Amino acid sequence: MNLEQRLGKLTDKRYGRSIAECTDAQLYNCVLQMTKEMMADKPVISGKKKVYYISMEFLIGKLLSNNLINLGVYEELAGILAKNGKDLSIIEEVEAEPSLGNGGLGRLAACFLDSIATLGLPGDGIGLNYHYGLFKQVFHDMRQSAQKNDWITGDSWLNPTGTSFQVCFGDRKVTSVLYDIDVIGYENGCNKLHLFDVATVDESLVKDGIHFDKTAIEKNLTLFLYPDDSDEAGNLLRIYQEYFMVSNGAQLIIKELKEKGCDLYHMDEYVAVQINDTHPTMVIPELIRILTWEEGFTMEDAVDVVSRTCAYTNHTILAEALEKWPLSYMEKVVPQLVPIMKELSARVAKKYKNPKVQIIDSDKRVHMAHIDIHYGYSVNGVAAIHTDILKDTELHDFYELYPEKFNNKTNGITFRRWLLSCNRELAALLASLIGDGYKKDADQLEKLLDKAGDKAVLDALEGIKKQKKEELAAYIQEKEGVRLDTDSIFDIQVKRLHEYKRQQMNALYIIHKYLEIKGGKKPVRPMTFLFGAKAAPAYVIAQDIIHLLLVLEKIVNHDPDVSPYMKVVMVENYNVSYAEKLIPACDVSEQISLASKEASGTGNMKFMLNGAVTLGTSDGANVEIHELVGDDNIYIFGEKSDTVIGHYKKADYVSREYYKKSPVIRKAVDFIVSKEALAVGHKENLERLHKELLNKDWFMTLLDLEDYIKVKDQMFADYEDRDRWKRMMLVNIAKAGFFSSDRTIAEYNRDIWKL
Ligand code: 26V
Repeated sequence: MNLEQRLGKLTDKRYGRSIAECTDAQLYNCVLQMTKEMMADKPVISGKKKVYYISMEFLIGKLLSNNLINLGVYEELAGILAKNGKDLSIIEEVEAEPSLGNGGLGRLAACFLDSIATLGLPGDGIGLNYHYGLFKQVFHDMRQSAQKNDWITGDSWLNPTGTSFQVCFGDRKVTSVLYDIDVIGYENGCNKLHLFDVATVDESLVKDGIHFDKTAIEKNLTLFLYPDDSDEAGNLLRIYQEYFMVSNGAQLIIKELKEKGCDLYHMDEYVAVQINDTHPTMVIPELIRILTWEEGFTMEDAVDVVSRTCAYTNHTILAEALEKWPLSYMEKVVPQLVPIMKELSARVAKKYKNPKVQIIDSDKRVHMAHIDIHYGYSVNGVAAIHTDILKDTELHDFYELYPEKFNNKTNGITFRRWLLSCNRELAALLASLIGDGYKKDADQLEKLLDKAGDKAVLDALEGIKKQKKEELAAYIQEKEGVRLDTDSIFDIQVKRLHEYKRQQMNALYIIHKYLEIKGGKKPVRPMTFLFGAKAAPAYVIAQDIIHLLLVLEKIVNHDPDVSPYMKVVMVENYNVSYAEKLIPACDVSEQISLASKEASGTGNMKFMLNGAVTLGTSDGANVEIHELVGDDNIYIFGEKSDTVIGHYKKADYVSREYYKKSPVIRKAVDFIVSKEALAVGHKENLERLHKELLNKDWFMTLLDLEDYIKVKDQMFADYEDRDRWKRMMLVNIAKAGFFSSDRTIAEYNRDIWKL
């Protein structure tokens, strides 16, 4: 049966209709079912050893288009649908996007699953099935409000498995149910993403936005990702979630080992457990608990084999993001792990006197990363500079104890989603120029460098960029009600809202330009500033920054003197699907974090691959992008990480000094509380943000503002040298091969997993 007959049979059986007679929603359901069946027919990837990538977040995005691409049937199906008067890209829109992640960390996990399967390596994900994911962002009165994201519709990618475990907490016992999502490699077999849920979850607990009773654990455990951590109940719920995930994960791993007939004393020959940030750290004591309590291991043997099985990835040096749980919380939620954690801590204390490497500190707080480092066999950072900072500064005392454990794995992105799927036109152009080989071997993109002098190629790149800008403009007109000029420069900053990422610095640039235009200095070419970002609901200053961006949007876009030259749009509910539309349309990729603070960034790689030029600091993977493309194809500004780290050490950064010194900075900062801004926005938000910038500015916005303005102005001027700009686009695409997650995963496998 060919594809058309297969689909036609399904539409007939389900709806009594032909393909042409179905609605888009009906067709989506049938295509979903057919794709799931085709994936089920693919071989399960197998081998002696398997990696379990355990993570509280898997930001997988919509799956239909990617699965069709990986099955190799996208074009054929699109053709069949077109023949029947249907459009696959419209049918794809029917799919709800799961929001099982916050940002980079969760998206990385999703890219990794794609690459693990693509390389034909046995490797499954283990995570949680949050019914409402991370919140859905809605703007009311120029402020963010949070709604539940109801993504689990009748038909979905989740497959019930019938697998179920008991998980014991200090004060209750719950039953889990396991759903699997098939993960298909590009022209390869399948692995699985295992998502655990509680059997007793109760969606009706959620009232009014994202509010629910945080103590009803049996009912609430898998409702949301990252419940509010501003109070104790939220933190406790987070620990319930973490233990629920690792206990299920550990039980699944042991079950699969036993089914394979493995000797648990040699577990490390069959399994690698990759711990994605500290959130799944309790898998270490949990595995030790199972082996000692249920499998008759001595403590010695259990600690030994688990330490050879588990490996840890660090994704941030921000102190506030490093988990340190009060021992009393552990006693309440997981009392069975407490004696094990105390034993692990005692062993460390006996061997090492340095207070900085202890597991349980003098305030009786459990440092989760310290468990991972002492009792895991590998510790990796996610970009070269990040790993260096871990070794030299943040984890230096551990590096001295275990130099052999430390290694770098620079992040990557899957080119299937971030090129083949989101920019089909560019993928096709590249294939016509250098052949299809780059789709499996990303380094082949370098062949494009031979075309750097070919005018027709450069014009074709420009043509695709223009087309993607037009598509985005149409979408933004529909969603946000703002009309964009596609001849303007599209300057984009999309990522979680955080002060260290410095969306506020970009806002100050916009204010500066606004004031220039009001003063009669018109830019040569109009500029479009696009933002997308969700902020943690309890993060007050982040909410204020969102407010400022929405205020600027209103002021700028409605000012007849300014709006012909400049538009600002903060898109609502930025997510993976929105990223897939924004990134291909971007000219200028904003990667402006305070040097040392952004561990890697992965958006920077997605933009580069799609022909945007980076405006960035020497931070995270920007440093490696810079090395690859060279000084002529990137715009770097701001203080270097050593200088920044020095300021923190000496506590000598005083933002007010920068404000006093520079009239440009002063005018931009004071605009936040100007008559014009206050006429549009809320006094409370704007005054608080203004005060924060002047009196604290912990992430040093004003330190780099002048250099940022200078380099950004130069960049915009250079945009007018169209031939040069198009060559920069080409070089960025050609050099992006290094950032394929296939390369990253091959390195994880070579150095850590050894599958
Ligand atoms: C977590 C939290 C939680 C509480 C308050 C503030 C805060 C700030 C940051 C974080 C980040 C947690 C870890 C994380 O998401 N790291 C990101 O990992 C990406 C994948 O490796 C990497 O590209 C990003 O640079 C890094 O920020």
